[in-house]
Amino acid sequence: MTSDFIVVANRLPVDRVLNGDKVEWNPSPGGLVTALKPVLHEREGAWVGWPGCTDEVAVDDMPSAEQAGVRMLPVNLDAQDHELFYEGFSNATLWPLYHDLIVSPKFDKGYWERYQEVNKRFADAAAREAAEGATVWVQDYQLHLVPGQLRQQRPDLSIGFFLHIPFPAPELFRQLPWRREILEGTLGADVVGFHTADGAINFLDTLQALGEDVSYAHAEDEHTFVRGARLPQPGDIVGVVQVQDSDGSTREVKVGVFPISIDARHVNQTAMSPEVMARAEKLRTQLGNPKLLLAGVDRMDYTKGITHRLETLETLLDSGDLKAQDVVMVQVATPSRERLEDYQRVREEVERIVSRINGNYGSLGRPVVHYTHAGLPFEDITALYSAADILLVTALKDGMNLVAKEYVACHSDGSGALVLSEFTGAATQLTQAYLCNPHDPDSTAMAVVKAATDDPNSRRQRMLDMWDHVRTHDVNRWAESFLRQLQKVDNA
Ligand code: ADQ
Repeated sequence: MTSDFIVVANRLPVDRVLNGDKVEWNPSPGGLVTALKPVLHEREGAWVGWPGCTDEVAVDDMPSAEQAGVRMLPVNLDAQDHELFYEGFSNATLWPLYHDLIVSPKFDKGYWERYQEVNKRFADAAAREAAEGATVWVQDYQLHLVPGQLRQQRPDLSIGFFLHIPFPAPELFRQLPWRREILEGTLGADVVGFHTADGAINFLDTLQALGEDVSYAHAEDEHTFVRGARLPQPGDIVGVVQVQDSDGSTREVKVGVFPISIDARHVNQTAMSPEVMARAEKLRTQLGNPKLLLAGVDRMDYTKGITHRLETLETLLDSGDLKAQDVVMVQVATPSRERLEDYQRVREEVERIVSRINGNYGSLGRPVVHYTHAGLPFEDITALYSAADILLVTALKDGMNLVAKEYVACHSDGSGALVLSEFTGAATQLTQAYLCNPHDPDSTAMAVVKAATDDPNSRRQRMLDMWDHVRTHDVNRWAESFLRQLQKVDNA
């Protein structure tokens, strides 16, 4: 069996759960799989990815296409692959490098060697599965080499690559000892997509700095997008790179802006369901019906600025701008990459600040910050979004930040307020948020105070404008705009 459309991503869209001795697979319906379901369905699509465990999993062990809604092809990783490829090169080298060195990236040859090997495994799986002339869409920083490895074996394919995290400035990226290989691997694609114009231009500028043949789409004013003369629209091509393949033929690679989004209608409908509305009301009651309910929802990651946000709350309590009896904050942080030291450190720091705030400002039975280090069911997350007066997104750097968009989709009635870091991709689209610079405690504090005290009509209008944007720029539009560009290559 072969497929006309293949998604290659680090993870398959399922979670493995043990029910006694029995292995079960639960679908984990993220935005990506929701958006791609129609295309996967229509084109007999398949999904190549890691099943999330270090035991060997065979194709027949996976749920069937009928059960899961997509045909799933597992790529197995053993414990060492997980340590060197996933925790190592992906999350201890590329992740910190691409997030502007918030922590230092580790440059380790052992990591790099395993990254190449594992990428090849993904590429081989896709090459085996792809029908003649199929479209293959490779996702994210764990798989930079797959487009190149795939093209070598299968020049007949249309290949797309999308980066879900920021692409750093050229002088940062150029620190990477294996920068050429990463770029060459990526340029195996026909279309390379980023969330923001900054990411796309950083990528093009890096290639130009390393001597590649780059032409910018707006040659007369190549930084039109960056200067904010207009917002990038989904599907905008920012530049084109001429590459020469190993057989001597030349090829154009299009580099564009494709800001990802959420399944806005689904999130909105979930929030508006009577069960979730009741849950939101109950949550506020359980929290003591505070005058002001603040919330933060993140993976526990040093890029998300959780400590910065808690320190802002503390400053506002210290200054008396917020009164402890009026305010409650809920911080939900999903465990993430827990074996890495930098992740352990940020967790300890978050927990230290939470207890300091509660020690100084809480009373027995009435903490100011309610914190949990856990992933919650989506209904609980939406109930929290709905209940919260202000959501704080204070990421130091974030490719997009879907949490911000999910919050907006839960406030289609114009209630609530969003404090949003200007260093998120979301800030290029949700320009009506109360924007802040999380590196500047005064800026974040001012944004929170402004969100809390703003004229209610103006606050409402901001939220309605943002909902209008999220509603009309959902994840389907994102996927369609990317695939349309790939299609154009097909037809060229
Ligand atoms: P992430 O860094 O994981 O994604 P984000 O875009 O905010 O960040 O998505 C997080 C998702 O996890 C959201 O759907 C949210 O609802 C969910 N989530 C967060 N905390 C949770 C909790 N405690 N319990 C349950 N669910 C929780 C990466 C990039 C982003 C980019 C996305 C998509 O880092 O910049 O927006 O990919 O491209």
